[in-house]
Amino acid sequence: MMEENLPEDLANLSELDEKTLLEVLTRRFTQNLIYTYIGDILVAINPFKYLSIYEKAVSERYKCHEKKSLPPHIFAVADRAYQSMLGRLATGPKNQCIVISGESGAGKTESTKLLLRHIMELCKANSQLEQQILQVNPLLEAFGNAQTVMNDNSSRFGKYIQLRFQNSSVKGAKINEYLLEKSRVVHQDEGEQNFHIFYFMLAGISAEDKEIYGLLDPTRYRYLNGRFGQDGMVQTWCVKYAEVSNAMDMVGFEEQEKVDMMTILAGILSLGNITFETTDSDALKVSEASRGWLKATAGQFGVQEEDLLKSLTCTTSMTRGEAIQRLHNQQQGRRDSIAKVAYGRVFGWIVSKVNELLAPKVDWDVELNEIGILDIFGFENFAVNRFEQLCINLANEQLQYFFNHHIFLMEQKEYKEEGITWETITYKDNKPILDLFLTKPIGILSLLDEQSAFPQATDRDFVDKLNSKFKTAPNFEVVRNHTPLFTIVHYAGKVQYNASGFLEKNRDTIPANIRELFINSVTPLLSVLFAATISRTGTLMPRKAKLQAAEDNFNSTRKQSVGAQFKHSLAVLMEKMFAAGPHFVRCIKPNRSKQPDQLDSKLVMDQLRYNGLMETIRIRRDGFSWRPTFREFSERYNILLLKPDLPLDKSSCMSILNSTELSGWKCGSSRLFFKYWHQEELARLLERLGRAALVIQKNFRARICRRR
Ligand code: AD9
Ligand code: MG
Repeated sequence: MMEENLPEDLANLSELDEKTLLEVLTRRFTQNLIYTYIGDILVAINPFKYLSIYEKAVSERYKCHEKKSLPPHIFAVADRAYQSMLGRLATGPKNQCIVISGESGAGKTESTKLLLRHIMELCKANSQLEQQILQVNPLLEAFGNAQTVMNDNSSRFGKYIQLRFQNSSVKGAKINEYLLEKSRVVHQDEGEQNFHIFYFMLAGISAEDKEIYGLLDPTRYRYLNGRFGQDGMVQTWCVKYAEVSNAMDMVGFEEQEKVDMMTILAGILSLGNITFETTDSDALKVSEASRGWLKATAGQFGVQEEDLLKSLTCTTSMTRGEAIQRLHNQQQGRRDSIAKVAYGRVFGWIVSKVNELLAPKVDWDVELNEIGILDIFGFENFAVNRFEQLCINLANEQLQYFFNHHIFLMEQKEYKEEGITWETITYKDNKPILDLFLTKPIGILSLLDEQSAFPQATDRDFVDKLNSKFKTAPNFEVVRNHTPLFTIVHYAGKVQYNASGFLEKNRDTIPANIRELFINSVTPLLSVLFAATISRTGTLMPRKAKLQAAEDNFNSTRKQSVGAQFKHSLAVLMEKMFAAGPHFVRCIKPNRSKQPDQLDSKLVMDQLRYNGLMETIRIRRDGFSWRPTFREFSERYNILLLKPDLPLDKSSCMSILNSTELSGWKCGSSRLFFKYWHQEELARLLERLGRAALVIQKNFRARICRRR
């Protein structure tokens, strides 16, 4: 293959059409060249096999390198984010965010791990903190990932990992997690599994511990669908269990906390086996056959058997402050909601514990900069799509919007404002879809909240409301069916949602008696989980304030629906990201069968299209991704003229630029327009000035400060 047929940067393609693009990517893929640039954006095709491109020697080469000097690589993205945070590359915000997108199984989580690893190499972290940070992923994956039809290790939650730095060294990390798919604990569709940790635990635990935790033959558990290890995975799970256990030790979990956690997991499995039967008087009770499971669950949860029985068979729900005792007619739902809430709390607790352990230990007035890495659940379109898919796909819409905003909207707006001649590049704007979800007062989420507030409302009512409000909306399609269905035309394709269960999932209330049951548990962890505010603040409250906090927390979570909370956390995340310097990794899934060396052209083409990659190439080829103001530019590069006290204005910028051999830039009315590679060329010139320049700059700064 001729070298020129395999450009490393698609923005250099002279011929630009879909066919050429697909051909270049395919050829590169067949030669195991899975990474390709579009200017400063990285396209990564999942190889579904081990490639020897991540070894230590390789990561050494990608330290403080020049982009053009080495082949495209995920390590280069990490390097660029790190150098940008240190202000070595260009003007702009210090905080950075790396946004990884792609559909389920495209390679986002693997990319996240590689980015983290390389950043840890770059900042030469102290070995304990580095190890702690690197162990967070295997830990979270064990509890938050599961096998799905799309991906054997699918993230069932979203996460934003923020690495915090003081100058060049890492001081700590913080994880934000989004929407764990709790329903998986009690139900998995065909071909899917429960969260990994259940399998790891059952495969890896010693016979003695099994007895202590009260675990039985794994095939007996309903929540695992009575299946265990038919696929020859037991040995792997066993190794994974040891890894997770080790990761917990490394991060800093205490032995007792681990024991408590495993006991709660065992309790959840036993709980799933409790079944119900009707008595002669039409009341409902736990079936005779499952009395043993009831006893086991009570033991594992550290609660009284009668109390557990009561909370399973009746409910106290609060409606506008009023306590209404009513007999529950859906015991199964009640049992499952106990399992979901217990698992959700364990997961939330792990994250808050990690945050506590990895919090930067620095004085409060020390300035910390951040690199955030966003790895959310990819776009999903299953045979049946539920509330979880709606939220996942909304998050993906939001990310696509963030990408469009940076790459197309801002850039083209500035050409116009600054009088740069420019032929507008049109792109698929997904703002209307976001509006359909989020607009006040009548977005899909607010309609859902409105209906969730009516105790009598049904999922059908919700869909009827949607149909009447949005029947003419461009991205909404009415589905005439007995089942409450509706369709959204997402940026990545049409998805039909089944609204059964939407209202209940959105309400996600914890009935007071379940909370009481757990607060009174003799298992310390369980009692803390239900008494403390952990979900929002990320830290546990002191025990003293526990009950009051629990009350407040309970009331506040009751007030805010899952949809509203998610909307809020997305908004907070976006605010953070919009204020940071963005770096994009676009992951592509080559085939649906998770096979190496196979590239399904249609599947890849679809992804290139809905990601807007053609338009991205065009804008990176013809456009100017770096656009500093005259002031920003001259402040930084006046030094190149060795006359640091030149005014910070256009004329200085022109003098600087004319003194270099840089070409292809443009000048607007208040800012300069550069190609992405100009940053590196200027960085190289600065470097050449070497130490002398640094000294002059320092003196100059001191003078400026005095002048101010
Ligand atoms: V999901 O939205 O969480 O369902 P991801 O995160 O996009 O999805 P993930 O990173 O989990 O996908 O990748 C799926 C699988 O592809 C991994 O388990 C690996 O087996 C495989 N993969 C992904 N990237 C690489 C890679 N760079 N090298 C080798 C890879 N294998
Ligand atoms: Mg993932």
